[in-house]
This record gives sequence, C-alpha cells and structure tokens, in this order.
Amino acid sequence: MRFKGPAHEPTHPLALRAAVPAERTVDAFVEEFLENLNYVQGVALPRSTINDQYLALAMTVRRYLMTDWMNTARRRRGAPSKMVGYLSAEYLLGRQLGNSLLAADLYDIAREAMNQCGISIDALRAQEVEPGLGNGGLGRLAACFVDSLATLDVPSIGYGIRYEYGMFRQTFVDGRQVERPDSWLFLGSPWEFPLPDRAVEIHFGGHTESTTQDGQEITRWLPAWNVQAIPYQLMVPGYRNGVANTLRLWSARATREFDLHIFNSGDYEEAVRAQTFAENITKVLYPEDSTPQGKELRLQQQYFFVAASLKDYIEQTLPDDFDLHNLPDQIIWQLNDTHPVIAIPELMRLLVDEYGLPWEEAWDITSRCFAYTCHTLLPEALEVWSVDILGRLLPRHLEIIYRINDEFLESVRERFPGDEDRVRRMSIIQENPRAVRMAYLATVVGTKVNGVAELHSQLLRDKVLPDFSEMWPEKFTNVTNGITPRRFLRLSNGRLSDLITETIGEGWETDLERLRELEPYADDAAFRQRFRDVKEANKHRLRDLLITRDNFALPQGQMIDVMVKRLHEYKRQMLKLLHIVTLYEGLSTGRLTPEQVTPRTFVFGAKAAPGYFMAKEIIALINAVGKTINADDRFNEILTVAFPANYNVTLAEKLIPAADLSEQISLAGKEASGTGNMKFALNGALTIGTDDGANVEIRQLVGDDNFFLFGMSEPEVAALGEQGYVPRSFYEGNDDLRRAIDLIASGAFTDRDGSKAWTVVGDLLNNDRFMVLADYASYIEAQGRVDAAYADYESWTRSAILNVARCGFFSSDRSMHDYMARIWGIGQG
Ligand code: 26W
Repeated sequence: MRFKGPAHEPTHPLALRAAVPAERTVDAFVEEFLENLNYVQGVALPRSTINDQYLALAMTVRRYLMTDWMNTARRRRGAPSKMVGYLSAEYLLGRQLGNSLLAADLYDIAREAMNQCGISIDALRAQEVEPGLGNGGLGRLAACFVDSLATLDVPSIGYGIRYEYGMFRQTFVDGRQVERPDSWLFLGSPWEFPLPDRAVEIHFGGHTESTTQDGQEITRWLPAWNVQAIPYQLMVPGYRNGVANTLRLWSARATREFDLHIFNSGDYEEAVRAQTFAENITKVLYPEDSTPQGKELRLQQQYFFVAASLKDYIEQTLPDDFDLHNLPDQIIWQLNDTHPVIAIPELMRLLVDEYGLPWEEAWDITSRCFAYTCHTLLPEALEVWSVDILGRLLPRHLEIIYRINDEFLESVRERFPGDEDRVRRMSIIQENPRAVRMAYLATVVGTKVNGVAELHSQLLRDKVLPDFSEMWPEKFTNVTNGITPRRFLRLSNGRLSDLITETIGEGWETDLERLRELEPYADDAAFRQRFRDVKEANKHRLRDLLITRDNFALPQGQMIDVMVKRLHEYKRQMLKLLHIVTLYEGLSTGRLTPEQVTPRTFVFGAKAAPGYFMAKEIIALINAVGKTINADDRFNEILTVAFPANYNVTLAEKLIPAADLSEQISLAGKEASGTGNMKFALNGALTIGTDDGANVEIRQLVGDDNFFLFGMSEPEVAALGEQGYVPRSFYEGNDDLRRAIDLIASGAFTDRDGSKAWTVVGDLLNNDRFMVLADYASYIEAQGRVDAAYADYESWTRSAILNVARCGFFSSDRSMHDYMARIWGIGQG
C-alpha cells in the first residue's frame, strides 16, 4: 500500500512544478550549471576540478530532461496501455553526457554556456567513465533498444543489474591481456537516482513445505536467507520528442545491518559477513560472453534482478486493485537471452503461492506474459542450471519447473504418441547431468521465440530447436537486430551527419530509411570528395586519440582495416592475422613487391573472457606479430598493426567513423547477427565478410558490388563438418598458407621461440573447430579484390556512399517496430 498524503493530491498547486521546462537559453543554462556546481557540488568555479564541472554539467542536463521524464510518467499513468518490460542482465550504455545533450537538443546551448564559464565541453565529455554494464553484442543491443523505445514513445521499462564493477578494464603487459577492476562509480555517477525506500526483499535457499487446505495443495517456500534489492533509476531520453523512459537497475544490500553483538564480542569480520555476502550478488559483471561457468553467484544475480523487477512492477506500477488475470494485456516481458528466464517460475510462484491463484489460472497468465530472444548459436552458450544448484538456491522454483515440464511432456506425448525419444530430446530437464535447459523452458512458456537475423532464426528452427519449431511453428519468428543512429551516427560521426543533413535535410535520425535519398549523390563527384574529406577528418581524429590514449602513432595514407569485437575463435581473428602474416611474409621474402600491397593499418579491438585460455593466447600472438611488423622499418609505409587496449563503446565511437574496411569474417552459421557490421556500413566502411548473421541482409541491401563476400556458406560448412574436416590438408594444399603458418611456428614473432606460438598454431593444424584454414584461400582472394577496389578511389567512395544510403533498415527503431508487430502486439503509435 503506497503512502498517501496531501502532498500526493494531483491537484496540489505545486504538483506540476517540475513539469515546467527549464529555459532553453545560454544564460539560463549557465545559471543552472553554476547552481549545481556551487550548491550541489559545493565548490566555486575558480576552485572546481574537471570532475566537479562534469558532475555539475550532468546534473544540469538532468534538470532539463527531468521535465520530459515526469511528463512521460504522468502521461503514461493517465492513459495506461500495454507496456514492454525488457529484462536484460546487461546494458552496455556508453557515456551518457553527449547522448543526453543530443537527445535534449541542448548541445549548442551547453557548448556556449561552458565557453562562457571558460570550460571546454569536450574535456567534460572525456571525463565521463562509461558504465560498462555488459560484455558485448547482447548488452549493447539492449542499450540501443531502450533508446529506440523512448524515441518511438513506446510505454516500456528496462530492468537490469547495477553492477558495482562492470566489464573489466583491459591492459596489455608484454602483449598479454591483464584485467583490472572497473570501478566506474568511483568518481560519482550523476545519471542514476537511488530509491532506497523502494527496496524489495529477495529470498534465497531454504526448503518448501506442502500442506492441503480444503483439498487444495498449498506449498510454502521457507527461504533461509534474504537480501534487499535497491532500485537505481536512470532516464532514457527519447530523441527530441519530449519523452524519457526509465531504466531500473537493482543493487544488493544486506537486509540486516552489521551485527552489533558479534561486533562487540570483537569478531568484527563475522559481524559484517552478512553484509559483504549480500553485496557480493551485484558486485561484478560476469565477463563471459559465450561459455557459462554455471557459478551459483551468477544464478543469484539472475534471480535477484528478475524477482525484484516482477515484485516492483506488480506492487509499485499496477493499480492496487488490479486483477492479475489481465496481466498479459498490461505487460509483455521480453527475455534478453536465457539469463532472465528464471522470471517464468518466479511469476508462477507469485501467482500461486503469494496471490493464491489456482495453477491452471497462473499458467494461463504466465504463458501469455513472456517472449524470448535467443542471441547465440553456440550450443555451449545455452545456459543449463544443475538441479543441485537450482534446488539448493531456489527449491520452490525447481518444483514449479518440474511441474511445467511434466505437463509439457504430457502434451508432447499426446501430439507424438509413442515417441519417447522425442520426449527425452524435448524435456526441459536434461539427464546426466540432471539440469534445467533454460532455452527450452523459455521456448515452452514464451509466446514467441525469435532469433536476431534471418539466417540465425532459420538455424534456430532447423538446428537448435527443431523439435519445438515442428511442434509450434507459429511461435518462431525473426527480428533482425538494429543499432541506434543517434549514438552511432549523429553523435559519433558529426561530420558525416552534417553532410547528410545538408544534402537531404533534417529528420533522418528518426527515419533512417530516408538515407536512401543519398543514392543519387554516389554519382556526384563533388559529393564524393566531401564524403572522402569527412572520412579523412575522422581518421585524423582517431590519430589524435590513439596518440594520447595509447601512445600509438597511426600512419597517414593507409587503408584503415578494422576488426573490433569480443575475442572468440568463431569470430576468427586468426584468419585476419593469417592475412597480415601472409602479406608480411610475402614482402619479407620479396615474393610480394611493395607496389603489389595496398598500404594498410590493421586495427584490432577485443577483450577475451578471463577464463578463455585460447582467446588470450590469440591476443598475445596478435600483439607479438604487431610488435614485430611495426618494428620492421622496411615496411612501415605499407603495414601497420594497432591493438588499442580496452575496446569499449567510447573507443568504438571514434574507431568506426574512421574505418575504410569492416572485418566480419566469422564462420558461416556461428555469428547470430553481429551489430558492429551495421555500425561500420552506416559510417561508410565497406564490409569483407562471410554469409553469416546479418552480413547476409547487409549484402542483400547494399548490393553484391558493394560488399566483399567470401568463404563457405552455412550449408557448405555443415557439409564439410559432416564429411570430416582435416585442417592440415588445407595447410599442405596452399603454399601461402603454409608459409604464413610456418613463419609463425618458427618463432619469428615470438623471440625466435616457436613454442610460444604453438598453442595457437597447433590447434589450427589439428583442430581448427571454426575452419580458419578452409576459408583462407577465399579470404585472401577477397582481400585481393579489396586492394583492387581501393585503388579505384572514386568507385570505392561510390560504394561507401551506397552502403550508407542503403543501411536505413538497420536502425533499432525498425527492430522495435518489428517486435511490436510480430511479438508484443503493441500498436505502432
Ligand atoms: C556466459 C553466458 C553468456 C552467454 C551468451 C553471456 C552472454 C551471451 C550473449 C548472448 C553473447 C552475445 O552477446 N551474443 C551476441 O548478441 C548480439 C546481439 O544479438 C549478436 O549480434 C551477436 O551475433 C551475438 O554473438
């Protein structure tokens, strides 16, 4: 029951005070800024540090956005309509200041206001530490999606975890990755609003007790311990539409303060144990992005945030007298991969145990409240939770999952009588080891299951969940990923944005298909020159950054060939490295003359999961090859390798606009979609890629002539796998490949000690699970086409312009429209 007092009367004369927008003038902005600096930060301008100034500016922008936030909430309360609850364990938000200034259309006012205070707004933007609350693709996609939901004014709320330490900071020591904690909160985080008085209690462990009351079986969960979930709210501003949605991130805190008695008995450590134990739950993000470790703390994190979110929504957002039978008309919960799937048995528990609904009614509600997005194709990335861990941590939920599975398998037996093998295959509970298959649970209960690119969604139907798509073909759909053009074009590539606006006018930021109007300009030599000038200027900006950030001098006049993404063998950074070594070997032996090689700078950006041994070996080898080549002044004009450490959203915003070539070279059938591929194409880089993930749709839209396709298709990969793949035969069958591998194996890049490279080389020759050697020849041939195309700079620029013009489809706004139409059943405003 929410507290009500005279202050809460909507008619109270001061109720609408906050709805009064702040004055949008430089003077008013300066005034507001100094208010925050002097009275919130508590320092006078002359004595203020850059961090003081940054925090004060952030609070000033917050002030302007607050009006939108409150108006949006009031408008939504006034006209309740079906909303989206986006449940994601990760949000890779990136820096907030620039994006908020852009969304509120305050950039020019703020820049002038800061100038008047003798402050550079760019210096303040550089002060912000990005909230790295995600690993990679999945987390960044969630951030793009909430940006689009606000820009499309879709009633929605994002729920997640406020990790105290986000994605680790990567440094290189002798070329090897070293992880450091990401203390992103240390200098303050002005974009979040803590709401300790809206804390909810979350329970764990213990056991269940069942009794029968008037013939009805009643089960009670008697948990052993609990923690507090504290919500921290962040505004998600729409793009210049007066809308701001909410992102609610949960932080764990001990229910009981430290124990004074134990403390007074002198056992200080024991006195605070409960506290540290509780706070551990949201202490740090798990840095794995493909191989779950199955750690209990990870399940604690998952249950903690979904239980807090469901409870918060039902108790705080729904009207007190709300009939829970209508829940599916009020909200659809989108499950961002399997990580939040424990929300399903949690809703069943709330409805049956807490609200006393009969199982059947609870099932009817729950089975209309969720939808599941799968983001992977790697079997090892599909989470399974052992019944031991699940039974120990969440005994009631395991019971509920068992019952859901029993009833499900009954329906399978009815549908496929006598096919016990199918029953075993489809069971949510796998045997040996006994564990719960979270993807199966999500598929059985979810209203819809979608992949994130056409090819991916087809492979989900045909290879990952074939039995389920046979049973429920209508349940399976596709929504190809997208990216927000606000951050990844308007904000990070101002020069190109200005050229676009000058050419086709305003408005494309929220209607990206309008970029099509650029097509005719591909044939306009003057426009092409301007387009090239933009790319050159972006390269210059990158050069300045890498000097200060990484003390790395990026040479002029070389093609910028970029591969930035998590380090994973299926993404095949090793194929890129073999190309580089092939060129170096050829030049070193004179087999290739400098004239034959297009001068290139190869830029890598990649973090490896700390426990992923081979990925860390590959990073070390890339740095070793880079060091050798960069130190070889015979070819400095031709070959350069850059591997700036700590690739994150902020570095991506500077790298992507400067790129000429985008490397999307995963083994066909392994990359669910990719979103970096979309960002590069939208910023005028050409793609060299396989027919994998969303590359297929990028190629279809930009045209074969404007895309460098190579490699096996997914069916060819499957066929080669079937017939038995012998990587060594490709090594023996290709001289360039053999020479490149032999050069690495000789220790030429690792202090003449071949053993240092053997882990990687040995695996390539004996395993090569992702068929790097099989696709080598086709890749090198394609790189030859890249060289030829790059030599004809006018046609290269023409292709680059057509890539930009034809990538409107890859806006996350379009993805949201697809979710609304195909999955959420929400009108498209
Ligand atoms: C350790 C458990 C785990 C497993 C999978 C953590 C995180 C994951 C993510 C699903 C991995 C991920 O980020 N997948 C990427 O999702 C992007 C957004 O849909 C896709 O574009 C990428 O292709 C996919 O690899």
